[in-house]
Amino acid sequence: MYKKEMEISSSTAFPTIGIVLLGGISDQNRRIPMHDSAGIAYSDEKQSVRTVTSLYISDIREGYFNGNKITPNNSYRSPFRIIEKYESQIFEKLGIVQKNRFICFRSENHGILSGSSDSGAAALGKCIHSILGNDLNLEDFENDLRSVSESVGRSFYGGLTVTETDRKMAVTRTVADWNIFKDFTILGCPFPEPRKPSDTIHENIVKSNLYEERVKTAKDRVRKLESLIKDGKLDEIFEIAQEDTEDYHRMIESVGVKIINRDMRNFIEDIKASQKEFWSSYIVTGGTNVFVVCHNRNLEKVMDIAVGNAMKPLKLKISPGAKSMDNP
Ligand code: ADP
Ligand code: 3S4
Repeated sequence: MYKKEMEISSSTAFPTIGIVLLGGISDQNRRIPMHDSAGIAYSDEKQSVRTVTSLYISDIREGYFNGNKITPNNSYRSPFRIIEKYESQIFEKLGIVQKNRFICFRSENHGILSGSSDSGAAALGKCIHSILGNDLNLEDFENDLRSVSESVGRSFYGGLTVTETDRKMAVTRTVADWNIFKDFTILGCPFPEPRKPSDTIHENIVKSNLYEERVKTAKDRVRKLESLIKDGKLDEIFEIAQEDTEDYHRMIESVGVKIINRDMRNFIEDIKASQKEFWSSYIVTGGTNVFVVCHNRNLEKVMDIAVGNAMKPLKLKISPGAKSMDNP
């Protein structure tokens, strides 16, 4: 039976941070990564930092994003494109006559520092997956969701994931479950300056003469991560992440994209000085945030450095993949 504005699925997904950072995509529509990368899904302890998305049926095509109505259009990164592709299949699966009815969406981001496009794409994907299940080829589906976010797989699958690409298609798999990282906390430190869109990075990084070298380094680092997991060397994963952050930002700065501002740099220098006393690692992705990974036992020490730099940090944990609220 069809009821007006009937909700058909609801999902939650967590934002992500790169471990081997991604820079460079095939084009703005398909957003296929130009090189291998790795990342983690994150949230706070209560998993309240997240995207929540629901799909419902209505007699007009509409969508709401953080409470604001968005118009259906075919512009790039539009959730409507994905919904339209799977709409008939969904109606058929639900046994509802499609005529003059549309699948609409409502999506809310909660407390996300960066990586919202990943959780946005993954939550939408999980809504569709919870209805279509095994009718979907997950590799093809990930590549459809990629039109909203190039690193959607990180959020869809959760934990520590790697994404491998042949520049025609990219496939993500979890290489370490989220709960093996329980001894680590990530202190997310946001800085007030607004972020640049990730496309600014993607468009410019490929102009570097050293880009093809970067492609090789990223692939080697992704391979290394997998062997570190096998050997249980979890600290070293985040040491690679810091090394990768440093290479990445050096490279994007060389092509005119500066993310790490003076205040962020001062804070990073304080963190690096403290690394002589106790273990930590830092990561900066495309947003104006510094993520400091530490052992739980040293959290207060990192917190003191952050508060000393006038930060209002958020305690974060590595998180699982996207979850359906209908059939968890
Ligand atoms: P971020 O690091 O937050 O992913 P980006 O610049 O890569 O930053 O992506 C921002 C874009 O992600 C937004 O302009 C929007 O197109 C998309 N996005 C963010 N949240 C959602 C959501 N909940 N559902 C769908 N798309 C989203
Ligand atoms: C620039 O798709 P962000 C980057 O690997 C894009 O996390 C990822 O980060 C780098 O814009 C990365 O999502 O913060």
